[in-house]
Amino acid sequence: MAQILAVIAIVAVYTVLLILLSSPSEPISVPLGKAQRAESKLRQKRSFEVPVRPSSDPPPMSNDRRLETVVEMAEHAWSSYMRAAAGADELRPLSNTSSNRWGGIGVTPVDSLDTLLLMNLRREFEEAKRLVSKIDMKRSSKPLSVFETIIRHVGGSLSAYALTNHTLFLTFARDTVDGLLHAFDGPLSFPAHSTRFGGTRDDNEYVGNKYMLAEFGSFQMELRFLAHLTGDRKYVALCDKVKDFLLGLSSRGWPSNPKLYDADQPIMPHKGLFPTFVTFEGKFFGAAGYAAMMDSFYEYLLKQWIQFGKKDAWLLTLYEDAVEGMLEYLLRYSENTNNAILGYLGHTFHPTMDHLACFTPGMLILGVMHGAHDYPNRNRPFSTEDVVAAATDIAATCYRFYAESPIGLAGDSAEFNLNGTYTVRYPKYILRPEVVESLFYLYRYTHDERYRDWGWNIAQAINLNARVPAGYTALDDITKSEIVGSDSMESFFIAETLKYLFLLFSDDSVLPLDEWVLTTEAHPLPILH
Ligand code: DMJ
Repeated sequence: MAQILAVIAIVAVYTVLLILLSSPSEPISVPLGKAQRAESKLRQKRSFEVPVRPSSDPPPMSNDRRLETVVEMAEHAWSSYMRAAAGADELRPLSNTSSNRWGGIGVTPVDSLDTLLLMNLRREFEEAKRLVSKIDMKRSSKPLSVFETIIRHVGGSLSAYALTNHTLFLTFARDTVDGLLHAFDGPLSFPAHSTRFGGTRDDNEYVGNKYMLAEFGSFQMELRFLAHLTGDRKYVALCDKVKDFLLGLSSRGWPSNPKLYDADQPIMPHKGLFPTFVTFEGKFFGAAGYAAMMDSFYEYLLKQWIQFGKKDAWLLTLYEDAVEGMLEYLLRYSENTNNAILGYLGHTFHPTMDHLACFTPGMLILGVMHGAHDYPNRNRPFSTEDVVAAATDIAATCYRFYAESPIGLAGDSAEFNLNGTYTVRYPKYILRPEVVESLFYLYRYTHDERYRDWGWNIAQAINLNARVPAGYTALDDITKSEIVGSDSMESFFIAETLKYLFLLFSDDSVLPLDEWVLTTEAHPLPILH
């Protein structure tokens, strides 16, 4: 009898909580100031009240079974690719055909190498290696995206080299970069958006005579590591162009001079946050935030600092500026429901959250694990605890996008109403990794099983809705229970989504985070102490 009463009491409390959390409230537009941050403990608690599973669910599966499931998912994805698309860029899993939309340069095998290695899928790894050995970049059928080629091809092959020591991979990485060197031969010496492999500067293409933050800020981990392995300083020199530009701006304090911003489209500076675009003349314009076209710029400030032994103080300063900017200008909490909203800044605050922005909890936690905010005399208006609270709260919101969708999978972008409710803006689910990426870092930091449960729920939803006989497919609309696939399996599904799920369920000795740092495409590179 006592047990029944206890169960009834728990259900009643849970129901009241749910009603309280979902009740409508006044719209707000309150910035996260110090006072709000002081309540972070409370918010942290509340953010955990996102339901993990309905009480009628069976007990959680053992962690080993979860790991086995994820490895089986990778086997299914890879064998499907091999059957219908071997050597092509990507698998089209519904039509059981292939796509060469990246120029026919074998993106999936290069991107998959280290995931297959980590999962100990030796036969599959040998298949991928054989395909990589046959790639002829010169035969690419169209201009290559410089950013994507570096994060997938160069990151993937350097990681495979770091894990195996096979020279094939180092040679492949070096040849790939050497065929793209002319992409840096333009205004500001930043990388072009796309170019022909092995071409000249005349082949360089830009989007509207400007550079994007993520594109010029996310090649340094790969190129600096390549320089370290080959001893060739020319790769570092390319990184130094961006470094000099950023240091030139901030040498006299945060760049507040309006002349640095495009007169037609000025978005005035917010400390720590750079507008999305830089003109050929070196002037900034556009929105600021952690979403598409900006995200990995900030990620690489932190990760380079870690990768190269925490010696580059300027990277840490800019990273801490960026965290300060996020906490001050981009993170809002809805009143009453206290849901974290990580938006972006145009001329005003936009409460729009992309799936892409959900990598930020992972980045913040990685910074905390590496002591990025623990330096004496750092004189910042936020503490390590504030950063952990922000990461925890943003992750809870990101997980909501999955938990509250009718099929358990998130859309690509959501628009908040500042009362904590949101509408899905782009309902596509393209097998993206960012949420499970953050769950992995949060689990490594807290060892709170909740994060594994959340990741497991996502893995199950992927298997239930996106798995087809010939692989895994992106979905058109996660707001409908009727599933419509869009016949695409991006290479980052194996490279990132499945890898992060695997790492989430692995113990800490698999890729220890004081020895390895994962690139923006989840390729582990060794930390150089
Ligand atoms: C990945 O290719 C990389 O993580 C990139 O930086 C942005 N996101 C995609 C996958 O969503």
